[in-house]
Amino acid sequence: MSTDTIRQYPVLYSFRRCPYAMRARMALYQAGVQCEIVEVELKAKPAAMLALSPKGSVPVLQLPLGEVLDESLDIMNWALGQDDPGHWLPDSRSLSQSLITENDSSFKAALDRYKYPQRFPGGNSLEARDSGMVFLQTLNAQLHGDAYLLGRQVSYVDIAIFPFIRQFANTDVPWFEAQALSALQHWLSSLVNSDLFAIIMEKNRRHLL
Ligand SMILES: N[C@@H](CCC(=O)N[C@@H](CS)C(=O)NCC(=O)O)C(=O)O
Repeated sequence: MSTDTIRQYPVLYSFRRCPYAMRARMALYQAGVQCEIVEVELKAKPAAMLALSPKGSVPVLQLPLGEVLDESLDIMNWALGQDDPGHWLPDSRSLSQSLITENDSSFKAALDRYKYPQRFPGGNSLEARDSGMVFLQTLNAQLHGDAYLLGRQVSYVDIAIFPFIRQFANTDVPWFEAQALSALQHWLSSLVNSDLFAIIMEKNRRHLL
């Protein structure tokens, strides 16, 4: 059997600055999954990746026996199903699922319109910011005194969401810092400054672990 058909490690097609790829890399690292990272140029996606997943979005995880996961949440769930040493997977899925669904749908749409107004002719960046603010307020209220969204410990839902909040905050840092969102600002800062985030954001990283 050739080394092309059976690989020793999973291969993750990733893009360092993609928030979906960040959540996948964090879950894989947390679970202790050794994997090879292929950094993809979104304008020149590798043929090998498109052959595995023609929809052409990152992240894509190819498992050693050939199974392909091409949705970031599926990759997180698969990784944490291998091992979940920090108990990231919540006991009850309903709250985390509704927050992640809102993040990935209406909030992501507002984020794109706020961050890249030139891509949406006729769109209004400030209206998009207001619309995104509704989700920021929901998260800020959800934190109510706890460090993380489901309580005192970081969980799957924090990891799935914070890369998107980081992008939103970074679009206009003075504006974000001036908002009455202190719980959310602390939450974001602790996750962005975590060792885990530093590791998965290292440039030219070609392996996880
Ligand atoms: N639902 C997908 C979305 C992934 C996604 O949209 N990734 C972006 C990069 S952040 C992408 O690959 N876009 C395709 C492109 O830009 O060509 C997931 O959760 O994995």
